[in-house]
Amino acid sequence: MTKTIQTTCPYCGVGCGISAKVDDVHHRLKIGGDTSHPANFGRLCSKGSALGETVELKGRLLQPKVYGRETSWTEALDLVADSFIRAIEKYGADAVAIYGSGQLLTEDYYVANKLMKGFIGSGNMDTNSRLCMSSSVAGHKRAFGSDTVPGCYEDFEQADMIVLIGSNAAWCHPVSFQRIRAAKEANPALKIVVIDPRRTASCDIADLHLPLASGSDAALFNGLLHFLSEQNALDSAYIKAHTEGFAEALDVAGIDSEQLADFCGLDKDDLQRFYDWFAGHKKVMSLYSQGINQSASGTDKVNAIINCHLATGSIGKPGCGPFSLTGQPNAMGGREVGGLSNQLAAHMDFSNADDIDRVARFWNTANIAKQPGYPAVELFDAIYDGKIKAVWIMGTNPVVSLPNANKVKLALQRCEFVAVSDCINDTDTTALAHVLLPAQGWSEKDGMVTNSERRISRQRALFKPAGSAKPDWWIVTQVARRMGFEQAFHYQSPVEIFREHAALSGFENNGQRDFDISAFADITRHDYDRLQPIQWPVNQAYPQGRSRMFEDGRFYTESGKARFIAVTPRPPVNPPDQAYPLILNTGRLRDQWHTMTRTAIAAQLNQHKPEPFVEVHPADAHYLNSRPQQLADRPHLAIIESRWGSMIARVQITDSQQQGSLFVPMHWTEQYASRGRMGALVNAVVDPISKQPESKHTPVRIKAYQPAWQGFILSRRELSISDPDYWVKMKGEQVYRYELAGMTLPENWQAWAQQNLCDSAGGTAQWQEYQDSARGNYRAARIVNNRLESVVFIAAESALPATAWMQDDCMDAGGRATQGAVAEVEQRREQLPERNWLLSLFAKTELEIAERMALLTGKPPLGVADVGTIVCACFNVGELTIQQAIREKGLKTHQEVGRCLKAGTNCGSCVPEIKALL
Ligand SMILES: Nc1nc2c(c(=O)[nH]1)N[C@H]1C(S)=C(S)[C@@H](COP(=O)(O)OP(=O)(O)OC[C@H]3O[C@@H](n4cnc5c(=O)[nH]c(N)nc54)[C@H](O)[C@@H]3O)O[C@H]1N2
Ligand SMILES: Nc1nc2c(c(=O)[nH]1)N[C@H]1C(S)=C(S)[C@@H](COP(=O)(O)OP(=O)(O)OC[C@H]3O[C@@H](n4cnc5c(=O)[nH]c(N)nc54)[C@H](O)[C@@H]3O)O[C@H]1N2
Ligand code: SF4
Ligand SMILES: [Mo]
Repeated sequence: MTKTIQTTCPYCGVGCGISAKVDDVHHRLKIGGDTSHPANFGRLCSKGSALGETVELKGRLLQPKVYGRETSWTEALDLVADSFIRAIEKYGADAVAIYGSGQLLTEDYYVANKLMKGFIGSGNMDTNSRLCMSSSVAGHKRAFGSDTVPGCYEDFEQADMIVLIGSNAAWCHPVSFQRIRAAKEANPALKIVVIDPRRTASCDIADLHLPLASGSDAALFNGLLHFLSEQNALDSAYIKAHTEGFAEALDVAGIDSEQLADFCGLDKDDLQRFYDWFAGHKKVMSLYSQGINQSASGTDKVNAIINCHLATGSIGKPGCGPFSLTGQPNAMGGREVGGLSNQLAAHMDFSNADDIDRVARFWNTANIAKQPGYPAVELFDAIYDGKIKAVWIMGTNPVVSLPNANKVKLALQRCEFVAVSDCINDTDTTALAHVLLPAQGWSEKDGMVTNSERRISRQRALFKPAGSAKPDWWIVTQVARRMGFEQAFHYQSPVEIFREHAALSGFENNGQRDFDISAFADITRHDYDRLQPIQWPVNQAYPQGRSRMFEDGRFYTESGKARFIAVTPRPPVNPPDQAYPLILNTGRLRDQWHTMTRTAIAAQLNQHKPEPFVEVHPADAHYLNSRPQQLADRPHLAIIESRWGSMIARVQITDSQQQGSLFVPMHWTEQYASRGRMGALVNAVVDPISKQPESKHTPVRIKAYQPAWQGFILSRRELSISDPDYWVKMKGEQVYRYELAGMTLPENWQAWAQQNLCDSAGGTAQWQEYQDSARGNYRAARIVNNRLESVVFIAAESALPATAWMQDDCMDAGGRATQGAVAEVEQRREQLPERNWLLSLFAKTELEIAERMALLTGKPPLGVADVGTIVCACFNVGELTIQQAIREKGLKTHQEVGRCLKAGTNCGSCVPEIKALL
């Protein structure tokens, strides 16, 4: 029995609609794009398409836990409520905190915020949106008097120029990116500019890429404002009628153009071309994301961009405007309910006494918080310092995602009481909880989310709840009732919460606040369940929603005029220095979502990038005692260190990176890698206005990691491998892959392999083995009933002990290994085979003779093709297959590759990689 349910994707802020065919009996889903949803019209990216693979129950948190022991909801909820009450009685309301997430549904978020700010009476409810959108929020509020995204996705087709600033939309907002690509294909005159220190996959459709110096965006847009004025490209009538503060902003924007190009690290002609294009096109959109927000001058960067749109009047009209691409599926919903610690509710905040009074009357509470609480970084500092005694974390993984994450870990270890609500059992944060509260996951929950273009969509439950898991709103209200707030938290279902939220948005609003969905204040359950996607505001004036804001040139400031902000560019807080000469940039990969708790369950999504890596410019290869070619031929491991922490990652040499800076993905955690948690390195400096951390700029150094051996294990069973110094775990199709390295050689590889690979019922297994004890190399395969169970490949790095590197004759005066020493080690190293062919053998129920014979070479028998690293995750097409087809069939375009192999024809995210192969 299957039924089809319309819902939304739980990943990025594009907010795609999904049509899910649900097979309850086998707990299976068939995922398709919802063709009627205006965010995607049926398209999905690789992550959305793979959702069906993520709903398995293995690894889920299914029962409440107290101090590691499974227990009843009653005991767990009592303990949370009691711990909060005790902390408040003893130390006051500000001794407790909630740290939430843009991945909670609007109803969940609303009650958590109401509990903390309305009834506990502290401002200490903050959210991971602090790490994500808070600079945009602050920038919007300064310019517009409200946190409003002016435009909508339809503008993509109407624009004649689109600028992507600090956004790798090709990987992070793939469906929007594909829409922009299609717009450009339909209208080749559409200009695309990418402003990003790295050459990213988004540059694939760009007419111009400006690889600016990290953090120099505000200067670049100040320069643009100045240029627009010089060229008489301003819309003076608009400036006069609808804005204020222009003269002051222009006054500080001027800087000599030579100097400017130099400061931004850009070619002067490229910069000039961008300025000319901006001045020469009427309908310009500026799409920006974390390269702008995650900066100690993020708010200023946002305003420097908005200034240029106000100056040209390119806002509130079709095809133009500044457009903040939101990250999380409900980052917008979180801002609506007031989830940031400086916000109160429904776009009201603590800066206004009338707002506080209004919300208090609406909530009917005498105990409302009067002041903002701690923003995320300070909040965890306060936990570390013992000022906060009890914290409740919901739907976020701060031990990975906050800067200076080792301090965050220590803070939680020290904290008297830590509760965590999550749907996954083992995360770096759940590991530190005293109480674990099992939340229903995406496929079980019901409620609302709002996407980047202010569009509210319904997320619908597909399955019955797993185990004892409960919706987040239920968990929060149960604790609230136990704390004595029964009256205010009496809800029986999410629709009741949504109605209240809608009513509050319209309460004494009178057109004063942009966020008004009062048309839903009395929504029936029937209509709530059937709600079709709609853009707020939804009120008397706009009963069908509103796609574009500020069309009338009226803003939500006191004067009704938009504000120019005079921006004085500031460099990133911590510059590189002699000890830490490189800049660490961090960000996202195409197929993983944040801390991988859900995407790493889907084998498909792990193939694109199976291991934590660091991108290094060829000219920086010398830090690794290597020549670029050596590293390209054979990727080494490197240790990256900052003043705050360190990590190990596989080196990838690429000139898409600038000299002097490194890039690492943000995704790996202690669940999937021994030393891949990048948050430990990141400096915890924040923007003074938005309090958003500067996650894209930390001074670091890098050096070669010199293990005694490296190797890998592929195994049908999940293993726990005894103590290698470096390990990375990855789930594949019917196989777990472990990349390994160690500082000491075990006495006996054979014994080591037996110990790690055998299960208790290992009696009938056959072994193939190869050992070169003189060199310390070892290979083995374990076969049961002619089916491959596991393989292990170990290569000793050299016959020299690792410490040989420390000996004088191997080092030059600068402490680096001499070329001679490098060459010697290189020569002694044994090459490990590529993993693809071996991985493919796990899909087989029986091995063929030729395969058994070839096993320990790790290479396919003669005449069998290796597919190479998977490029197209949707259709499982490998790099070598594509290369071969290009060669043999003479394919010239990615469309031809698509017709031949299907690669790149579903979500399109791999098109840049296919083009690179062409
Ligand atoms: N696949 C995938 N998609 C996602 C997510 C995910 O985890 N995985 N997460 C979602 C979330 S929550 C978010 S917030 C978005 C983030 O989406 P994006 O912001 O597009 O993603 P990032 O990779 O964090 O950073 C974007 C770019 O900023 C650049 N950058 C670094 N420093 C600077 C600078 O000083 N100036 C400029 N102009 N650029 C700079 C980086 O090189 C990087 O390419 O993605 C969403 N979508
Ligand atoms: N250095 C660096 N740091 C960064 C960034 C960066 O670019 N660089 N990006 C920042 C940004 S923009 C963001 S948004 C953050 C993201 O960082 P996090 O929010 O820490 O990452 P997630 O993995 O999304 O964590 C979500 C958690 O919620 C759980 N979960 C999923 N659904 C539910 C649910 O319905 N209920 C509950 N209770 N739990 C659920 C998941 O299992 C997971 O443990 O990282 C930030 N940190
Ligand atoms: S673009 Fe991909 S991750 Fe984002 S909402 Fe759509 S399907 Fe989900
Ligand atoms: Mo984000």
